[in-house]
Amino acid sequence: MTNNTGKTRKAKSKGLHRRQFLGGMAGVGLAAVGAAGAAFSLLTDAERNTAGAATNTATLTVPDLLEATTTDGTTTFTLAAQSGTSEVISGVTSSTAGYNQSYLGPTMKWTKGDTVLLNITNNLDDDTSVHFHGAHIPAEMDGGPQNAFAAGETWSPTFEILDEAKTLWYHPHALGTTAEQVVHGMAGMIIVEDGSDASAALPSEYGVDDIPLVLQCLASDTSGDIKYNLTGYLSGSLAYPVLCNGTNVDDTTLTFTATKTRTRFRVLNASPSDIITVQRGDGGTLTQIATEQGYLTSATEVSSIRLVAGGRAEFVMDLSDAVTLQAVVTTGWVRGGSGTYDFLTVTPDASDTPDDLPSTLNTIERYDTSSFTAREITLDQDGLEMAINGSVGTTMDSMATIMTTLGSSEIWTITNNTMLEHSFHLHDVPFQLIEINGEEPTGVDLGWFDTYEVVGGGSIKIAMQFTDFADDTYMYMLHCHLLQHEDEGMMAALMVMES
Ligand SMILES: [Cu+2]
Repeated sequence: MTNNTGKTRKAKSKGLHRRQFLGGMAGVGLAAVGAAGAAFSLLTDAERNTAGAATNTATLTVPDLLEATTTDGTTTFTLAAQSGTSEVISGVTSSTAGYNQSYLGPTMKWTKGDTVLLNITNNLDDDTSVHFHGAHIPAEMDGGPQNAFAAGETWSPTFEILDEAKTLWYHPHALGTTAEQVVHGMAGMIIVEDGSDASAALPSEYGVDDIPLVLQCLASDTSGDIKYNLTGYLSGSLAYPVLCNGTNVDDTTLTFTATKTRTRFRVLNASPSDIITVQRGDGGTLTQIATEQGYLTSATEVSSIRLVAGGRAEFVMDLSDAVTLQAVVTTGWVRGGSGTYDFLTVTPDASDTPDDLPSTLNTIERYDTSSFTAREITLDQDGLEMAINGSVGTTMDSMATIMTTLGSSEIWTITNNTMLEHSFHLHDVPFQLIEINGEEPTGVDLGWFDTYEVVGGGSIKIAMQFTDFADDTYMYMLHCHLLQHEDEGMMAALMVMES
């Protein structure tokens, strides 16, 4: 490992502060006490182990685009969940898993209006499911716990793509095994394309000027055993590898040569818990064009993009000089490292002059929530158990079930009754933020979301409309996307019934 730069040290001491704050606040419940204790021991390890200024370079790996076949108007994709090995820590072999490969999965492209069919075979030794995170599809096809399928079986969901252009992802979502399977590598990106003017004006050549960046901060022991639960996170001698598209960037800066002046990046935080903030190393701005559920009304200059676990965003950069992108990792809870990682240097080799970005990318009509049905959602903790509305959602029978009707419009107040960070994720429909800790949203928070941060002791108000899909058997999920919290019970069901 390399020496830390002054800059990185500064970032680390910020991490220390946050951990101390969280630890100090987390005096309720065994898990919280454990978290506080672990945070300090982890920090010591982090100081010893985490990378500082990168010394090596390697070419950015772009995930393969999954080939599809189209017959009779249906586009068919084939995926296999499988185990393998990969180097999560450089030079150390880890047991991993992925789709069609040993680690992570290929990128799928869906087009609005198309009908897709996915034939997904489970070649693991355990049940799995595949959830299409952020997609507006029938509950029966959503890939939640009720869609889990056994080793050796094939699951074949089919649905029409109703979503507009956006960046989604797919990952397992079976009860109790989500964290274990995702941290071992089961995650892939989904790009939804549409025929909008904005899509036509933005870079869209995959791997050329439209680049996926799957970021992960994991926890592993030095033998490469990737941790995913409390027992693992409390074990000693952990390292906190940070990866971009499956490559460890602890002491490596990836390189990408941009053959167009303007490049579009789609960033996914596929970490089990940590928050990752993306920024330019030179202090310049990023031109954000989309939140996780589609385009912003217009391109917005931002100094950084903060992604909670499960979150995505899109931005473009018009470059005449090389720029290094940094990932600032801040822990959401017990696991994960902290620090600043120079993960990607983009070097332009282009002479084209792109058109100005469209002045309008999207029309977002803000909900008038005055007649919306109000609902209270609480994120709770009792010792080692996590809960929503007081119910520990580790089984379909034990979890709280929220019943609503097709066509209803609702405003939810989500109150975090714990002192831990949570990442609230709602399946089925996108939501608008109405309040964040009592404040009205501004800037990019006026976009569409499916996953949003709820800080310890904080609250958010979100509004949504349940359109298109009703089912009296299959349910959508709402849960914390800190995957250990989900597995520990911070999950509830949402049943959308015919009105
Ligand atoms: Cu949580």
